[in-house]
Amino acid sequence: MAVLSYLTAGESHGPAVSALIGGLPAGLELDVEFINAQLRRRQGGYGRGGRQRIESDAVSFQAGVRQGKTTGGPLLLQIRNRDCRLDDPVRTPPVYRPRPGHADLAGAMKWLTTDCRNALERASARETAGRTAAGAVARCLLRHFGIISFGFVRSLLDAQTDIAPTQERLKELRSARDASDVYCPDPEVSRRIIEHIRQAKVDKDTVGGVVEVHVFGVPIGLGSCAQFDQKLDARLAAAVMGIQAFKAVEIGLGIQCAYRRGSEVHDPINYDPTMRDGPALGFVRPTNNAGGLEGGMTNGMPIVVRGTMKPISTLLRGMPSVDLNTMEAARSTYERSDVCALPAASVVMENVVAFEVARVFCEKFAGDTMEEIKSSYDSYLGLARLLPQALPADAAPMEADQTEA
Ligand code: EPS
Repeated sequence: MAVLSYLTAGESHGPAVSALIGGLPAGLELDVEFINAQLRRRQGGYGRGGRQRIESDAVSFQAGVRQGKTTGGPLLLQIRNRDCRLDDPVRTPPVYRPRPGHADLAGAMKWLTTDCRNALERASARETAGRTAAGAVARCLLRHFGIISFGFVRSLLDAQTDIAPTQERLKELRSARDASDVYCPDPEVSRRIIEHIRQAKVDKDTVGGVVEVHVFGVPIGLGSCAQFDQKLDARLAAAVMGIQAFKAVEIGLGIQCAYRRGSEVHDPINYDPTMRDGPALGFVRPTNNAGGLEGGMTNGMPIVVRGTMKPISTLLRGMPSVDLNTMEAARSTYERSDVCALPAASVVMENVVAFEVARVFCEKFAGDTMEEIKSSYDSYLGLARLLPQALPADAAPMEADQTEA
């Protein structure tokens, strides 16, 4: 059984951004409208530059889909770039003055050139269109099991919302977020965030911030403590740090854990038999400082992940740099860019996190078809609900003549 995974390909100003997804079960219905809605949201948000007025992102499937459903083969999706000009040396010239913070300098040296163009074209956050679409495909699977990913902007400079998302408030929070030009469900904080972005633009500067994702409805026991690379928190951290311009990831209480004692960090375990039919099997926690993950496994509480995005590294006023042709001091190159892409990053993270949850979901409930995955999911929860009584596996061994021995 192939592990659910994906790769992306494509340059920012090449013909398209693509994602190749392997390990999807057959029979998954793909909601193209939903996937395109994610792509549209990713294009938006106050602070974006001119590029998004050119693009009109929409997904097309090149392989692995028949009559709207996955075939079980690798799925290749594509998002066309309207601003396609990679081979035009006039409109897309070499870049010799690397921008501090971008991939320009390290990428040029890595590939033994003084032209930063190849590195920057691939390092560009345009690639997140592919990751967003791949995550949205994964969400088409997760929603069959009531698993919902919700991302929003938590803070920018000193403007920070203290809202605490819950599944009960999800509808209300989603509409508030979608009514905000900066994808923050708190209108007053949104207003202040917009003011900070506007001022950064006036100052020819850029800003980053913090985005947060909550995943609701996750069954207990996904991921594994058996090996470091099977821990879901480790995978989430890698996936989120892989988003362009992200410099930190936190799960639940995150770095605040360092400033509290154990009794103020760990979430007490309660049991509510009326909740036994839910994906958390009746285990309820009055707090969720663990962010839904203990020992690298889901504990039935919502997953909470926060990501810190640095300010965009293309500044209109430039930064001190070096001309790689002369090795003399020079201001860094300015290329059309965004002042702030934090709202877009919240959409990217909402989908990137969902993909990692789908990956561990498909590891635990592996199957070649959606039917097998559904039956494995039901069977696991059914067996877990038998506890603390004996499970079928505890029953008497088979008769000797039915075994190999
Ligand atoms: C980016 C630079 C800008 C952004 C781009 C990321 O592109 P351009 O140089 O074409 O204006 O708009 O992000 C996207 C194109 C996108 O779709 O998110 C960069 O240098 O990282």
